[in-house]
Amino acid sequence: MKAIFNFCAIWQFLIVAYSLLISYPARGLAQESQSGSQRPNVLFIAIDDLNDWVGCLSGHPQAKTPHIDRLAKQGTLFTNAHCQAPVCQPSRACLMTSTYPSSSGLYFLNPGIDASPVTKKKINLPARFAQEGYRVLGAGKLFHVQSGLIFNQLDGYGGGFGYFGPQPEEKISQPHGHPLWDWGAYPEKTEEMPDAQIAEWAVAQLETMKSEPFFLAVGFHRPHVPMLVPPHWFSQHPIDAIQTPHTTPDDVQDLSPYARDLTSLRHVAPLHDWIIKNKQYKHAVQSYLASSTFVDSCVGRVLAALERSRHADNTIVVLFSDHGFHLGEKDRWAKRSLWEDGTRVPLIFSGPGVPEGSVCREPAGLIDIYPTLLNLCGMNEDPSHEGISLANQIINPIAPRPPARTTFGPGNHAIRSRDWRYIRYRDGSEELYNHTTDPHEWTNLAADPRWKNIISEHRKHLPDNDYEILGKGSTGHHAFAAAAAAQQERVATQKRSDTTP
Ligand SMILES: [Ca+2]
Ligand SMILES: [Ca+2]
Repeated sequence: MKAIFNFCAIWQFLIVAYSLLISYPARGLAQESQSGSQRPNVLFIAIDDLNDWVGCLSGHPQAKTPHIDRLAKQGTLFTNAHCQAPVCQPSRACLMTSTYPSSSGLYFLNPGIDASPVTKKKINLPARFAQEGYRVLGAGKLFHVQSGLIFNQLDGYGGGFGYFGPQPEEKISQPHGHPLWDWGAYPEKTEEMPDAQIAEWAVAQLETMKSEPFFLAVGFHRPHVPMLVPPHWFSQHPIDAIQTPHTTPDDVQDLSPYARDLTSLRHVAPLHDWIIKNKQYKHAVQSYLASSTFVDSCVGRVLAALERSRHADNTIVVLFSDHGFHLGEKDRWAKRSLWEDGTRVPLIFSGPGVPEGSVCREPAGLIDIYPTLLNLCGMNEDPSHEGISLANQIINPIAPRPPARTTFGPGNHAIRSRDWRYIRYRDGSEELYNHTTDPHEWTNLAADPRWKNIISEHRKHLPDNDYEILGKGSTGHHAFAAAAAAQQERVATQKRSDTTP
């Protein structure tokens, strides 16, 4: 009898000890809102190339994104969130493995996570949820091109539904250039858009999902180019009223030649001069705003389905975009920059344990999403992760955080703290912007001796090593090589003039 009593006591002690162990450090978050051992579901929403032109981030006064704004009000909005690579594939590779580009060698559009000796050893985000007993489903653009392969190894991939979508036989707005670079009202109906079909697929999953917990990943393609959406979405942004972004003349004059080369040589986006000369500025901005309002409506359909479903109270929602986008700022278009326009993204968490209407202004990175989800779902941390969970900031939004780092090729890094952006390029040139007085990053303060200490503080967050570049042949690879060649030429010219008597 005594032996049985002792056995029961020990067993009870083990259960209590185990429950304390698994609830740390997420106590106060998801654990307390869960009933029994039921872990929360995850709805993971990725948006492609959406910068801060979102109502709740105030990046453009005419951004119309009511559904994303409502999600922000229902949860915690990170207003100072940044990608770790300003290109689709490496940003997602970093997010899905919580590994910096400088650690993996995944800097540009190729290769994928299996090609890096570092990331191929890691358990990627959806695979981890599958290991933990989750049903893992996805559709659309998640890992970039390998989404189908990776999700089909788990519970399944719903499909790409046409990826970047239908394009007219002849381009509408930019007759030359990269095939994807076009903008305008096309096709006729919203149902023809792959993103609308991806949203419908997600709605169907939420309506029929029987097994829990689940990890449902939805990757939308707009506002990525082509910025083509049906006329309905253009009618919400009348062309005559369109405001183009705030810019200042000669903004690039205080940048190093290397910085200018890296962000302009061999890029595939239209040149800003061409846009202006061909009177396309308002139309292109309108197309981006219309594409964003359209994708917001797709997000809204999925969120409405979640709210109608029986999973409404036990699902963590995370919504993010993979990087920012320039629309003429610093005389350039598209991504692939280390400036605020290239790195700032929406990042929102909501669901059980996440306070409503909370706003965190501390720096955050997409690299932090994976460890945050592990915390919110009561799972053990992965010591191989380089991101830091945002769980503390979800409880206390003013809890300080280290800066966010963004990288565009080895040696080129931006360090974004709460109030500053510091950039160091591989040629040694630097930039410093004070976000309390200069939100558009117009005035490079790096040469001003008053900010010496600020610069040395930020330098401490540069990586110690930069992994060699993996892959080849993408725009990022070309731009990086072209900037390096131009730099070599400048050094050689300087040497020749130094040795000329
Ligand atoms: Ca992207
Ligand atoms: Ca400037």
